[in-house]
Amino acid sequence: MVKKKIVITYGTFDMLHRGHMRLLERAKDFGDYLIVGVTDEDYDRSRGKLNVAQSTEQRVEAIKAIEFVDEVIIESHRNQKSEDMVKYKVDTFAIGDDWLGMFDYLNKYTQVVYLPRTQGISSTQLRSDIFGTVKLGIANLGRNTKQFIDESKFVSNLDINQVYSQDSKAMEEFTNESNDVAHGYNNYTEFLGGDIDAVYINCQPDERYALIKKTLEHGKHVLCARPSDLSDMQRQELLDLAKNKRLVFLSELKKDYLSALNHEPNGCGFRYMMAEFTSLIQRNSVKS
Ligand code: C2G
Repeated sequence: MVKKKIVITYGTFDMLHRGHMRLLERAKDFGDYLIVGVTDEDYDRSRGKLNVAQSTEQRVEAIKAIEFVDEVIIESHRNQKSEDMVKYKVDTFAIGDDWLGMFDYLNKYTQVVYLPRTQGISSTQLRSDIFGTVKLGIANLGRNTKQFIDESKFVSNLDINQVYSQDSKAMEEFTNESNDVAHGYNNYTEFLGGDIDAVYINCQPDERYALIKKTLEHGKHVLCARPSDLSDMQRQELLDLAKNKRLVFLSELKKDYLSALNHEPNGCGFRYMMAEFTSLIQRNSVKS
């Protein structure tokens, strides 16, 4: 009996498109039995893919529906590829040439081929066409503003193009040095009149209520990550304003995600809390 030639490939396959299909067709041509490893959400996040639009289940279903795909597996961890080569007795590992050289280490298990990527189509482009791009302005420069902008590049459909600061000198320096931010304003009304859909508000607690209110009144969405010191009345007023104007007002995210803050033991308030920024980019200055 002649052994079937097994081919394997991996990918996220978000919003399955012509580029993915061409890759899969050419991969199948290397053998008789095509196994496709679909990366799961957690693994994708861990490798910096933060913007996948479809769930693992939806992506798996789309691949399963392809007639010439013989088996679909889930890729959930970093060393899985070498394990799979042995487990499935793989003859050929095929992948797009955007990964050129990256999987040469698998040559000791199987034949590794890099196939030319299809030009002019990508999941990133499709997501951007469907969901549009959010233009975000930053109100007030802070210690982490540059880091915030650098890391936002991992988020597709987001374009940070202008900043506001009362401090004209700091703002001028920042825009001159930045390759990303084209416009700096020291007048908040002018800033809001610029080409932005939403504002990330990063200001002192005593300015927060007024800035959020003004931003919503100008029809811009508001993101405000820091725990806010708004009174219940102010918070309700701003939420109602956002609701009436059909805007997003997102605040106190940290409080929601730091579950400890929502579970204070009886009578025992917080005295001290230390929080760390998670970083997507390795920084020289940060020691691990
Ligand atoms: N692809 C292509 N042409 C495109 C877009 C994608 O040939 N225009 C190929 C990629 O090169 C890859 C496959 O389609 O081989 C799946 O692409 P993605 O969904 O973007 O997955 P990717 O992040 O490349 O994951 O560890 C490696 C991965 O699992 C591959």
